[in-house]
Amino acid sequence: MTQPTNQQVLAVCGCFAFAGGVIDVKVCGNGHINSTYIITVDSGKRYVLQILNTAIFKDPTGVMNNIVAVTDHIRKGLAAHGEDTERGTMRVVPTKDGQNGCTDPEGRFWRAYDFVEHTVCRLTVDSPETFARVGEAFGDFQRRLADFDASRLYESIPDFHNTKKRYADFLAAVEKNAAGRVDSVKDEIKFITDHAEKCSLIVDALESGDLPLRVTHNDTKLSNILLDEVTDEAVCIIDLDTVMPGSSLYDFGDSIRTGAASAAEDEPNLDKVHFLPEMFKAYTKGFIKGTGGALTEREVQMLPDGGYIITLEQAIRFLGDYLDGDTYYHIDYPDHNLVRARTQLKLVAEMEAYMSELREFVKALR
Ligand code: GN1
Ligand code: MG
Repeated sequence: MTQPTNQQVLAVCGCFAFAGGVIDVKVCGNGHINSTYIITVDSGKRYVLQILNTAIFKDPTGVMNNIVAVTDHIRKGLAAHGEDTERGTMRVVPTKDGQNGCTDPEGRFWRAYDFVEHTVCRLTVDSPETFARVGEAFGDFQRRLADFDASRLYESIPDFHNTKKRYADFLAAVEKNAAGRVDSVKDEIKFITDHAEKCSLIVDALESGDLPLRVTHNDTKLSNILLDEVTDEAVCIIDLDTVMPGSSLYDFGDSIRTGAASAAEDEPNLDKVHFLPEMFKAYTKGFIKGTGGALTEREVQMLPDGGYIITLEQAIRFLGDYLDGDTYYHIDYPDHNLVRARTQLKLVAEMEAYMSELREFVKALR
């Protein structure tokens, strides 16, 4: 996808029902998939404007219908309990002709949200208290959607957290060796193939009914929650592109992967990368509280597996993309995906060492 010129961004702004004329456009460089801009209009109000990556999200209208349905549902719940409907969930800005987004002459799909003011998004958290609040917020997200009819949701990326399938795709990438990199990452590949049997744990439990299917966010990394810039309270969950039916363990796991880690997912110095059991424990307590007691005994019992498997899955995805020649994730330098894969593998290895302690911990919570 070619990046738009400033003029093209401004032209697209003209399609949206913004409350005033655009006075400033800033590039915001956090996501790995979509391209994001912060728009300021003359009243001072700000918006998030994004190009949705349609190579990955094939049906942008389906994605946007999911987001509108889910955020409307959450907003109604917030209103019913006198909570903050302005900042508590995202608001999609319609186009001037009432659509949820628009396609520019180059074929790029754009959508816009209100900017949630006075919030920050973090790549790492430093206190267990803050992380517990993040856990509570993601648990709460699931609780609020517990009465949402999952069959209304379009499956924006089929098999998104099907770890078994991710592993099969990874083996195919090794076999194909598209970028000629296989020989240089033999150790990493071996680590993953040695852990192959772990990949089916959640998928099989969902299939057999051992784990319930829920409406899940599916991308609950730390940076997908906005925290109040002063109080550090969790304010708003963002990036709902992958809201789909799934397992609570996916949501739990992705937060652990990113938040119970001592460094960002692309920290090149592995000596700085550690799994933090105290953060795991803090998050777990918050998450269980946030779900309002809705988790089954089996789900609680498998929470440590959730953190472990989603981290392993992420390693598989990053290394697979590295082997494919970096066709999926945005990268900033040639080995970026390899650096990311290595941090994830280090975390997996450390989680393994803590596994019995984590199991004891969740057992004692019931
Ligand atoms: C992608 O675009 P971003 O950064 O929100 C990816 C997630 C990964 C994450 C790794 C649709 O999310 O699944 O966990 O990168 N999203 C998609 O940082 O593949
Ligand atoms: Mg995302």
